[in-house]
Amino acid sequence: MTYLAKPKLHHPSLTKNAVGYTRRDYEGKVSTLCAGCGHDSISSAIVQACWQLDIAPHRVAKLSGIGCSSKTPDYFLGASHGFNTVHGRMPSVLTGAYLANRELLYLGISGDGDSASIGLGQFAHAMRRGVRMVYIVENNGVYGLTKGQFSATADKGSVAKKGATNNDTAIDLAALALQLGATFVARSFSGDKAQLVPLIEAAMRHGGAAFIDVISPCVAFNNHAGSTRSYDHVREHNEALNRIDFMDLAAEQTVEDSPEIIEVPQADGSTLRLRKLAADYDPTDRLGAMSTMQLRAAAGEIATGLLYVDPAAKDWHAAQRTPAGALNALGEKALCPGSAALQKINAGLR
Ligand SMILES: Cc1ncc(C[n+]2csc(CCOP(=O)(O)OP(=O)(O)O)c2C)c(N)n1
Ligand code: SF4
Ligand SMILES: [Mg+2]
Repeated sequence: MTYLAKPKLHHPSLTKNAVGYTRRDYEGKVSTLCAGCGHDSISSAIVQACWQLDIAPHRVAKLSGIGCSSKTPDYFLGASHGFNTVHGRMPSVLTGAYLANRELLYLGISGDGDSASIGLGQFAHAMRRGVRMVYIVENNGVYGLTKGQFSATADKGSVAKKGATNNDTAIDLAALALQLGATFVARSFSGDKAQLVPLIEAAMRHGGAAFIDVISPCVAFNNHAGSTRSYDHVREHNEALNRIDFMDLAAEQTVEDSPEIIEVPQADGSTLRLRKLAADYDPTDRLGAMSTMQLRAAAGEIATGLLYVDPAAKDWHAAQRTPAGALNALGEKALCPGSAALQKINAGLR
């Protein structure tokens, strides 16, 4: 399959979005992953979200580390900027790119091995700095690319394909992102596109560090009885707390007045409209989110949906008070204010 190229021509009658692109314009190369791998469903959800949000492909920069998950940016957004970095180093490379040009939409794709083992420090600092990005971990509980060793997100007591039991405590990346200050934290399942696509869309419109932990089964090494990342296990234990709908303030829509609907205003002027599935869950309460996640995990459930969102989120550039626009486009005049300005600064330091 790997030698099969996708035809470049589209049928002229394919539907175009508001910026003139068809859904096919958001696709990438033919996937070389195993048939049935959860990661391919996530790629397809990203394609759908970008097309529906009318994001021009050249306005996106997709970065990844190393792993089957980190290979996936080759399979979507073929016309976007891309950088396949070193194992676990996606966040620092992305941070540098975002510093230089804040005008692109940054999409960081990683795996549980890439982010929870070798890249744990990098993940932590990207979250705490509020780098404006959509950080997706395609979480299968194993190192898929290197043939299925337990990763640091594998649940204690889960059983490997060859029978070994994992005795180490699992790292919950969503809980960690919450603790580290991420302003948008969600969890989803690659097998639930109806939940995943709106979550990706909401994350793309968020004004700060957005993290989505997507449980994404590895059919080759972690889809058997005894695994807590298999399709069957996740379907049985998935407890969705809410479902997202977008409501743009500009578009006049009648809002259902119901205690089951919660509306969260976003920095870009849109409003997140959430349908509550757990009656008492408030996704704007960071501490409440932390305790719900712990309680659900202790009961063997996987809490999914939008776990936390900060309506007043700010990004790293706002915190650093950098000038508007891309820093890499600043001209000589802005970068070199002249000797008089330098003398004034020096005088102020004497
Ligand atoms: C510095 C370095 N150490 C180790 C490896 C070997 N290696 C490649 S991928 C990988 C783990 C990938 O696991 P994960 O991020 O969960 O991705 P998956 O394949 O499961 O999607 C490892 C350890 C490497 N490529 N580079
Ligand atoms: S080894 Fe696992 S993670 Fe890698 S492509 Fe196959 S199913 Fe997907
Ligand atoms: Mg993995």
